[in-house]
Amino acid sequence: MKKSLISLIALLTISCNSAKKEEPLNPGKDTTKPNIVIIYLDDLGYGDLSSYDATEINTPNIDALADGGLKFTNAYASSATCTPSRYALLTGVYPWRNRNAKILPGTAPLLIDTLQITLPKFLKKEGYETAVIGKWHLGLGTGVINWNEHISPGPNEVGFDESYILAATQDRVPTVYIENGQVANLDKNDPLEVNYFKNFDGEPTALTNPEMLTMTWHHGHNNSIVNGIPRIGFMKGGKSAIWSDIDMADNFLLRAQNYVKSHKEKPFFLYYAMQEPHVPRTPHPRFKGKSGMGPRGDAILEADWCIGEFVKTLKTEGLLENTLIIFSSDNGPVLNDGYYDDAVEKLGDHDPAGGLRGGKYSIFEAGTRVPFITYWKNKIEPGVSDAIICQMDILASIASLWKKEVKNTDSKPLLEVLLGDSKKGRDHLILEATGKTALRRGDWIYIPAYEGKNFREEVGIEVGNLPFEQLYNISKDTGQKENVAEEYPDKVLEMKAIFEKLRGK
Ligand code: NG6
Ligand code: CA
Repeated sequence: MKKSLISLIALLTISCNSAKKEEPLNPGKDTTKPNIVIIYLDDLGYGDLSSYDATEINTPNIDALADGGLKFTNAYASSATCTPSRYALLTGVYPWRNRNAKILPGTAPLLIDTLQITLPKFLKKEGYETAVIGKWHLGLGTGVINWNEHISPGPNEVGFDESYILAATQDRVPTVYIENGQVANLDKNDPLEVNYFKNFDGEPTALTNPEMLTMTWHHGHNNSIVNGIPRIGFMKGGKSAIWSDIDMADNFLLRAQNYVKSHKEKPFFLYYAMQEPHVPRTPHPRFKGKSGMGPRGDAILEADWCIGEFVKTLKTEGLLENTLIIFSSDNGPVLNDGYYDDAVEKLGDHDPAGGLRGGKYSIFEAGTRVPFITYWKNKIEPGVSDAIICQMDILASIASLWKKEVKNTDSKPLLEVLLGDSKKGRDHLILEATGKTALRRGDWIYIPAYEGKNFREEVGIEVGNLPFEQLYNISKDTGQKENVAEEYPDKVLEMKAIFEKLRGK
């Protein structure tokens, strides 16, 4: 399907009109302004979906997006951890340019500058309504948060008209939802307090009251206990606002569905940031045992089900043909990320990394190469794309829907790649993992020599720190088993020079 952007827009209008007979589009919707939905999973690996060749787990609803859309095999999260990836997704800026873009505690200030261009801000200017539902993890406020008052700045100050979020991660306090800057269901007579350094007098922790635990911690995660689960950080009060872990997925889904149903008149951008399969894995009991892999597998099945229900809603509301869905994950997979939950023990033959080396936290491929699917019914021709693309590129690509440019970002306009009209993706990409960077260029990956540990025992992952330079030809060696730096010294020099130039060294 080769065509220019203008003819694409024309075709959209024609194909939308011809589709009217089957599923009516909403009258008044501008078909050159499709709704945009980003469905973002947390710690889902390249090999965690049956559409990405997993044989031990079945994800029919996500597979339906892959089968009916474009499945990318060389798409990257901007980082091997959450906060930096999300920062780049929304701002189009490499996370390593911002030294604060690292895993944030629940009390961290807002990471995005309120003057910075963001995807939702850009879309608002184009007449979109915007919302984030799910995991935020980009900081809130300016330093000291009073959780009992309006919390600002946050998502609503960087472009989202509406926000319903969890502040950081499911394993970090505060374990409450925040709706448009206000802790939801908070009783003013039971104020909520949060501290990441010191416990509140007399409050139980995993260390003082292990008998209260329904889930056991493995490393970290031994502070406040909420719903029997030990968390990172200390929290007191706010009892009426505490979320139910097992209902989290249903709660976000319902919110996402209601958002779609109530925003049919104007184009919308929905950032649906699901919490699965990040720890603590708490799928609703109806998914218990369904994967045979313990809570991690069950949580993936839960996420898959939610996505199926969400897409159904788009369909029944007559919006599916005018909605671009982008599906991806914020970083690669991890099994034991701090709790004993059978993820390792019940893994069986499943390979969450899909043959890639490393995992979450890793500069090796499994850290950042993630499932990435674009779906737009009747617009994107089903297929597979091997083009190199990064989540950071979504901003400039969307902007080019209207031939607009975004300045001062690292985002590349690759709309035609996203839509399957071109296979020419990025020439190069800087990969990032916990502050370490590497270069992918064409089929080559160059990782500089790094100090520090390569194998992180507690999570069982090789993060890629080795005291010598590494060079891999990824087309021949997907699993990065053979470091060919010594064999190709000229290539090393070439890659190193490009890497250093791009990194501004
Ligand atoms: C780590 C946590 C891990 C997870 C991660 C953030 C410990 C020992 N480990 O520090 O459990 O929460 O942060 O994950 O505390 S992310 O996907 O949000 O980046
Ligand atoms: Ca993550």
